[in-house]
Amino acid sequence: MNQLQVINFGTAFLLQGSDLGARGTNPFTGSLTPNLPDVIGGPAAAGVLDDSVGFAEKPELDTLRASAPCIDVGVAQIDSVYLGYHQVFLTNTSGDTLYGVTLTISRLGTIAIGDLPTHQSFSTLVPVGAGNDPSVTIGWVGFSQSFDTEALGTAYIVGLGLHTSPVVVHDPESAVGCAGSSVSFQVSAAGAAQLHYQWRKDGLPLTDDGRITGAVTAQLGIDAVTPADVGSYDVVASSACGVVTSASAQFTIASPPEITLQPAPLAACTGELAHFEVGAVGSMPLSYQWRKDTHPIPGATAAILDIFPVQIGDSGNYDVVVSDACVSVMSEAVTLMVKSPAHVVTDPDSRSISVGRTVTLSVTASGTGPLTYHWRKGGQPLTDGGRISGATSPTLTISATWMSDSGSYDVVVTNDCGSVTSAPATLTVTGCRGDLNCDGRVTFADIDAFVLALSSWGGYLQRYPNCDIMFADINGDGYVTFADIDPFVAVIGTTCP
Ligand SMILES: [Ca+2]
Ligand SMILES: [Ca+2]
Repeated sequence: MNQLQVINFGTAFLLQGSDLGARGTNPFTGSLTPNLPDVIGGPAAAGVLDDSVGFAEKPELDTLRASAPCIDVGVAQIDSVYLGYHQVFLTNTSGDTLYGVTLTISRLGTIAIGDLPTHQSFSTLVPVGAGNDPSVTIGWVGFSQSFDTEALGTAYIVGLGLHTSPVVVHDPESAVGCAGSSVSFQVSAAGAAQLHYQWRKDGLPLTDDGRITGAVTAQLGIDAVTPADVGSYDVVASSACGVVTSASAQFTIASPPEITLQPAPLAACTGELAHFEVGAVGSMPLSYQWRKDTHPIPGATAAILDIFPVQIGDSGNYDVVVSDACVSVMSEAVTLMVKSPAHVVTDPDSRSISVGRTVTLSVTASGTGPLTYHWRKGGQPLTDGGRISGATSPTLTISATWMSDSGSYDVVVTNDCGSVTSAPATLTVTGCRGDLNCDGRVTFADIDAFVLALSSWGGYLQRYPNCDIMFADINGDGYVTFADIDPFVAVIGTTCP
């Protein structure tokens, strides 16, 4: 079906070819501008469509409107460069080449245009002359038609008749659906005439049935989708002016979320950061909800869960629910064990005892076990052996104390979260006069030591390095002399305080 559009710039006539397939609708200016000839000094400014400028349209335009819904026409003020001319403009809007096209204009004679391929244009200018405006005859092989170019007043007016088939404004969008759910596709199309729609799946027309609705509307709906619905969907929009097919939209069934990285169990000390992480993939956007002991944690809706600073009460079993729009899957549940650091509850007490006695120093401590202890004297770690036991226990025992056991004792308590040192305790070992062998009592066993102290200062110190030779100064005059013998005898059989 040949379609030919003739536009007379200057007198606003517009005619069709063998059928009224010439298309006319907005936008006029955008379609017009590329067609303006440059033979008169360059492209004209785009015409402004305005029926209110006071010019009458030719009756043929109304006739065209009435008979051909695909044609729209109007008038526009012509750019001043066209003053003094009519312009005759032909566009082959058909899909076929027009052969042997001729254009006969009363003032110019016949122009042999030749073959006019589809969508190609030809234009020429006709000077405005005195008397009648030129008449135009258009023809091609098998067709001939004459047109009158009667002027419309004294101004020069552009008549337009431009259009194409319906156009798709918004293509349907690809979708991912849940098995068993519904999906819909929408198209937005525009055209000069009533539009009709036909949705297709994989190129085959769809018809409404129990699940499919809107197969011949702008919106297609499919209920209870199954894998059989997976495919390529498009829609054909048609009108009296033409046909257009939308781009294809793909429909796929969502694959359920898959957890690729399970959260790992954690142990942390109070105040530290507890960090959980889950990895998941899916064909739809995923959402997350962490839970503690099966209770959702408010706000914990990311792929990671950070708890800081972690507290004892945060201990528990954690998991995360990973969901898409269709289903949810649950991660493994893992434990968070929060440990409390070692803490000294009761410091060891300072003690003062008589030499030779057994003394114990004790500490009580809390914290997540296992707790380890290490007693120190003067900052130096003690080890079990000889008179010392419990050096790595809550209770340190020193038996048969020496004077030299006096000093500052503390204990370092350690667990997985670190170490803490108790307050120091002072051990004071006191002896008494007459107890020259420092066993805490004054007995006959002290006689030899007393004699040694009297007779040999150096010998005593060598024999009793952990005792005190001044215990032989019984009478308290600051010297160890024979004058101390009688007082020594007098205290034999006593016990140090
Ligand atoms: Ca003694
Ligand atoms: Ca003395």
